[in-house]
Amino acid sequence: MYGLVNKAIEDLIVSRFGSDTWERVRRRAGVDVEGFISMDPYPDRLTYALVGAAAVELETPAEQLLEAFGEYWTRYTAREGYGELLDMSGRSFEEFLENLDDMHARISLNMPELRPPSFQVERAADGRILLTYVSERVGLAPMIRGLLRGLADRFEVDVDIETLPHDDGAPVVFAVRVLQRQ
Ligand code: 1MF
Repeated sequence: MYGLVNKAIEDLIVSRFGSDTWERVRRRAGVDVEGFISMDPYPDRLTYALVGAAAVELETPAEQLLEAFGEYWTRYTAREGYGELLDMSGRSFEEFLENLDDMHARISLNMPELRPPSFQVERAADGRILLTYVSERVGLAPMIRGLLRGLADRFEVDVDIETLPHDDGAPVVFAVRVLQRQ
């Protein structure tokens, strides 16, 4: 994944737990890269190793860390110069979800090694948004839950997210109830 992702993980860990913890995570993960370059692609195994090492160091399940990281991502990218990209990608929570594939396509024009996931949006009879997530990467569904929370925060709505049952490797569907804040 692009270095921006690893930088965001580093930034989250440093800001919450300090740079000593980050150094221990990095060493445990066997990552000898000192400073990630946002625009350089890195092997996925490096990102997975960082999350795995952080799970051990922080004694927290990897799923929980992925969710926290997903939540952090929107704020981080907004701050790191992608605010305009986010602004252009929708004026509401639902519109943003509908535009995710277009947004990734736009990034891909400049970042040819991007391997973006794909999202499909439907509306359930009970009014919830059904978001289907298709990715060539495995195990990142918890991060998408966090991303949805981060996005909800950006659009100042509350969300209730249910991850529907699925087989390993099959597309994951999230049922999202959006509640306007009072
Ligand atoms: O392949 C990749 O390197 C990659 C990197 C990030 C693919 C996707 C993404 C973004 N995605 C991360 C989870 C991927 C899970 C998976 O592969 O199954 C999050 C997508 C997302 C979902 C819900 C809500 C918001 C989301 O993201 C918003 C977003 C997405 C991408 C970027 C910024 C915000 C982005 C911006 C610049 C990038 C890469 C991604 O790369 C650059 C470009 C220019 C200069 C420096 C880095």
